[in-house]
Amino acid sequence: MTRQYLVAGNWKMNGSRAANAELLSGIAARVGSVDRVELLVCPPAVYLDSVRAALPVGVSLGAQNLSEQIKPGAFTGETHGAMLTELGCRYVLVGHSERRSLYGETNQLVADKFSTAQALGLIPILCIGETLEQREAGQTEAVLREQLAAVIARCGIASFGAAVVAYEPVWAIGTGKTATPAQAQTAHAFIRGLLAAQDATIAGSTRLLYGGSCKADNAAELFAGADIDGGLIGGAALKASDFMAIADAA
Ligand code: 3PY
Repeated sequence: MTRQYLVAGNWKMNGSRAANAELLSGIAARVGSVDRVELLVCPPAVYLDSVRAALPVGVSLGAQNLSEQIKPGAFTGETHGAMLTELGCRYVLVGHSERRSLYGETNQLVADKFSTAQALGLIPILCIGETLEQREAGQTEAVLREQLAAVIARCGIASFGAAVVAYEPVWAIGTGKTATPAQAQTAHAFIRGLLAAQDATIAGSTRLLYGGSCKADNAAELFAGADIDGGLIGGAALKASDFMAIADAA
């Protein structure tokens, strides 16, 4: 099964009109040379519209979060999924570890967001991963199983036919530490195995991304893993030359 690489930039709460324009023009200058890889940028919600207007051809747009509410209404501060599709989003991140740890998102809420995203025409990128404490306690597999199981229970295995999973070890996020290629491949193979236990065809087609201090100088060795289909890139996605070098490595 051939899976197209996906290199996604998670801009987090960074950017400004000027910085976004510079970043997008840097991506535009190089995008023509990246043909095997799907590129995606996920700016802060307030910039989605202006980023879409300047989006280089061939680059997809995604959001970093959405409300779990299926209907719009009195939910102050929330963003409805249909608003994201109206703004041109194709993807949305769900369950990023910063949402889980800083904003209290539970496995159940993440599963609800995943479900709502698909119901409203978005492709969810489900982020899962263990903390350092959990890894050191030998709980990595149990954590991944639990985080994935919540979504499978809520949405069914078939839902992964229109979803992406990002393995993001929490200890590698914003710390400068990166999983070794072997650690990353082991975790990805485990995740694919969990999907395959339910449906081998779906498991073979679901793209699994590595996230967590993925940079220009370690992307090629990470992406060489047989079950790694690209990356969810944090800080390195804020500099066009780094982001495009990562895309070149895929
Ligand atoms: C990181 O690499 O820091 C990320 O959190 C990507 O989402």
